[in-house]
Amino acid sequence: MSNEELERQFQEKIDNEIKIEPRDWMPDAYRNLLIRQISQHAHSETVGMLPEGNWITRAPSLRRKQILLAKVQDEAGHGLYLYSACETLGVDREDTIDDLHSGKAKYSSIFNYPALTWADMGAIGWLVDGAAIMNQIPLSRCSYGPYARSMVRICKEESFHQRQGYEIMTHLANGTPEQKAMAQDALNRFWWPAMMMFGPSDNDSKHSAQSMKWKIKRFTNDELRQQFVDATAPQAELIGLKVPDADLKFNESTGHYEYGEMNWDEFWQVVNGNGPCNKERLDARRKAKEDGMWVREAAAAYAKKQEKKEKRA
Ligand code: FAQ
Repeated sequence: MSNEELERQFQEKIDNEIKIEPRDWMPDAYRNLLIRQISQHAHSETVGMLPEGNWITRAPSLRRKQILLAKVQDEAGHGLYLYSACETLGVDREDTIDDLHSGKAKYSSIFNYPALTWADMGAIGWLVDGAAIMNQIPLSRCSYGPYARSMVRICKEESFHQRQGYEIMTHLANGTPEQKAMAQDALNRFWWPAMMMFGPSDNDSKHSAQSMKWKIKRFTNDELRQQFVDATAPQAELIGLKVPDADLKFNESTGHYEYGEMNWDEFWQVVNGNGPCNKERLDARRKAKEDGMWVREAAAAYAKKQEKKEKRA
């Protein structure tokens, strides 16, 4: 069968909402686009453990500590599902991780901002997980089966994360004036970086058109960003916090919020390695790999020994 015919059949399957599975024929560009996105998504989950992991020992109560610990562990699990989904496309997990450590692969810009106060744990859960869900629910209908299926459980867990974050913010916003000010400060610092998680504006999004045609993406970056603002702005209002955007206003005729100009220069600086914590985050991931090397070597040596034993038996 000619390549054109294979491509025609492939697109027909996608148009008919039939999932593409690992052993199915797929164009190289489809495979590469998925490897890029899924591996970057996996890196985001694991790098994303760092800002919150930093607060586990400083959580203000045992209950908060348990919740935060469980949340950070969930993110590690998400990374594992995603690295596994990525491997079904024929790449080696170690190679994709090496690409992260060498600075070749990207991860979400949001995790290059510091978590300075306890309120940041609330803002991250509410806004960062909130933005992640907005983006990931449509991904659970992505045309590639393993990626779509991995999203189902991830979205359930992210939904719990979002609620625990909003609960922290609600408590602080209803607390002492100092606590309310701390919540407002966290919202001030995390609002725009959370908005940037959806990626560049549609005009500058180089992958969107192809990704939408292949039904990897179901909505554009700007469409999802708008959904996020529409869902989140009333939540801020409900707990008496103010979104740091002087241009934010509800437009009665469109039924949507209008919002101010994004700082795209800041976005590209952070994406290209020059954010406040880029170096710190990558150093921490590299160190984690080195520190855990002896465990992996010991596990591999043990597995080899067991294999020999079984062969002898
Ligand atoms: N940060 O053409 P587009 C989470 C890059 S998970 C860094 O629009 P695309 C859970 C993009 O890679 C958060 N780079 O790209 C959690 C591309 O560069 P490349 C992660 C960004 O792929 C919560 C270039 O710009 N979620 O938070 C960003 O069509 C709490 C051009 O952009 C996912 O990864 C950015 N924000 O759309 C964990 C979801 N935006 O690769 C712990 C899956 C864009 O050509 C704690 N990914 N770039 O060199 C996606 O949905 C898409 O990849 C987008 C970007 C929407 C992120």
